[in-house]
Amino acid sequence: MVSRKKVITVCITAILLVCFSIPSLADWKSDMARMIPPCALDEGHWWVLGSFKWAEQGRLFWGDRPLPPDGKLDLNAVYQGWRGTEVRWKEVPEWDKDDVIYEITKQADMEGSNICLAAYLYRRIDSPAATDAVLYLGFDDGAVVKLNGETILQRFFYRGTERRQEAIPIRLNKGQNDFLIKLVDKDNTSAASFCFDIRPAVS
Ligand SMILES: [Ca+2]
Repeated sequence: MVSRKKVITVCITAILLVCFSIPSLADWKSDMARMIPPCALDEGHWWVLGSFKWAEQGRLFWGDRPLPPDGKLDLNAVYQGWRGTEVRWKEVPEWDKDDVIYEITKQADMEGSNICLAAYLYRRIDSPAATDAVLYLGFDDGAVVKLNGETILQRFFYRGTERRQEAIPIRLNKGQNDFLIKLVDKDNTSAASFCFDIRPAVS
């Protein structure tokens, strides 16, 4: 007859084996890339540009309005920011890890403001094949999101960022794909942040 101690030992060993054989979340993308080659996305660094005066009163925050960078995407362009000084696109390698919430207040030069400000985020993502995917986004507070020049989301909330507040079906082109996010901070009480992730569309 098998002793109770032996049964418990076998159970604990089995549980440990299962736990340690589950791949971590960080491995998920590389595993998917091996199984489905179109999922092997080549993601560039994020770039940030800002910030620009959006509105002096919170009630004027809602809804999109054009700003100078809304024309042709030009990472070498120079604009006038809300402080009256020149602003340029800056590369931000520390935002590489996806599905993580990043504050943009410092990099987008929003500190010390008490008005609504807008900043831009850009990322180039290359796909080895045309493929359907899901873009998961979180943001604070308003955002206009463009993929390859087309608006795929326009939402204005007054909220803090959480992961996966939006799930947007997208189609990635083979080769270069340009993501542009206009992120608008309603006021200076809760800063501005975003969270971005792309996963394969599984039907
Ligand atoms: Ca905010």
